[in-house]
Amino acid sequence: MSSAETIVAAATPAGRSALAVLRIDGPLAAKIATEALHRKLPLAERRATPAIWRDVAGKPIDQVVAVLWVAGKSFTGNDSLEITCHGNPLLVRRLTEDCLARGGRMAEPGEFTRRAFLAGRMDLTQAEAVADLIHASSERALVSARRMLAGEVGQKIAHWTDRLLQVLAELEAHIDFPEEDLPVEDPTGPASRLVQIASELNGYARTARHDSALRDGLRVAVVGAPNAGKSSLLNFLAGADRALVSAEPGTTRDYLEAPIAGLPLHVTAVDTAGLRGGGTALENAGMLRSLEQARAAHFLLLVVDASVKPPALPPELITLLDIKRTLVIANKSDLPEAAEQQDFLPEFTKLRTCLLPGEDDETLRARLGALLIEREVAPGAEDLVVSVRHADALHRAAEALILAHGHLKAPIQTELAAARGREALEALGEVVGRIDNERMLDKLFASFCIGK
Ligand SMILES: Nc1nc2c(ncn2[C@@H]2O[C@H](COP(=O)(O)OP(=O)(O)OP(=O)(O)O)[C@@H](O)[C@H]2O)c(=O)[nH]1
Ligand SMILES: [Mg+2]
Repeated sequence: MSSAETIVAAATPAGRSALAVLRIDGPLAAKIATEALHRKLPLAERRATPAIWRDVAGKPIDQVVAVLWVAGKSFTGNDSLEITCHGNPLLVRRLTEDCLARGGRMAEPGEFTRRAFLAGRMDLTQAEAVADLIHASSERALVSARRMLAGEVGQKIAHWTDRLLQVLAELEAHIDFPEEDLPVEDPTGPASRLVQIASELNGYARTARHDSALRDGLRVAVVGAPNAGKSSLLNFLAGADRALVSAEPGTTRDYLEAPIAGLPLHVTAVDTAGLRGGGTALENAGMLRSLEQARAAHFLLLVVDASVKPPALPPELITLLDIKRTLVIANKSDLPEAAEQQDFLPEFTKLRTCLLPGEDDETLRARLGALLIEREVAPGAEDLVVSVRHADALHRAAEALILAHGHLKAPIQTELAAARGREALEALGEVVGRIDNERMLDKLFASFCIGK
């Protein structure tokens, strides 16, 4: 794992493409370029140089474009060579093998980013953000990864670390000079600041509840009685003629999925078989699947035909209807509304729709998107979502601070409080991948002239 070794890997996926990129990182990078490209002088740094790459026997492999990034100015902090070749896996393999013959070794997964982290080019949250950016499957996930890569989480951690160091410095001073009473009653005193920081940490950690929505997306199940317009709704949400729609009740038997178009998050709508009593064995099997889908979904769209008497829904579905997680779609607004609809689930949010083809109500998707945020099913545009790993460390830091606070109440045990405070610092350090004793000492000496 040492940066003394030169590592090699393709940076683009296996397969045929116009171009492919190979990365070579470590002390041999510049030498490999000079030799393989038959250059008299080393490559100019950060300049695209077209050349023929020849193997160790001097045989040409491909016409490539080479860019050399020198140590200190590269992503990893080392000399780093990027080779763009033609996108044929055979060429990529031959170039890789040639680099190995010239003293390189195959890179481990994530090793380039790991080197960047170890070289102090980025903190751990930024290293994680590189992977998140590559795997992001929605606009919102991209934005979140971009912000984390820019160091936003790291900056927050640095801010809390600074404040905590200040409190710890005051506690340490008290340990050294116990005759000077700690101003525990003072609302801005160390004790209350510990609680304040703990509550901020817990608040930030709460954003991790959206981690899986960002990573894996959300599932919205479309449920209701037969013929209400569920498949019409799915087609509308998908922006495509995905499901069969017919006036015959019981059209949809299996559930079917489609991504909802035009939302910043990856949301899958699931159309299900209509729920009613006394169906055939086949219909009942379909209904069991509908309920399974309803149970697994993050949000429910309950479609009702508002032109007729409200349906008698099966109790298994009624127990799944949560006010926060359900939107009632009162469909067929082109027809007069049945009087009994007024008493149907009055406490639930309802949306009147007409889902006949050509009657598209463009605001429906936007309303759904806004509702998912409002109901805290999806993160808002401004939320920076931390990962479960970050949240775990933040919670531990907060817990340690609450314990520290406990030690500052009578009988005051300042040493124990300071020790808990240091635990919290370590937990914060875990988020960004470092435990910063150096800074702690700097802060201590800068804030107090202890004189010993
Ligand atoms: N008048 C009117 N008819 C609609 C509306 N939406 C859907 N329909 C009609 O209602 C019938 C049933 O629509 P579907 O979308 O197949 O309903 P469904 O809930 O999927 O039905 P099943 O799969 O049988 O459970 C079709 O004839 C649609 O054209 C609407 O807003 N107004
Ligand atoms: Mg249907």
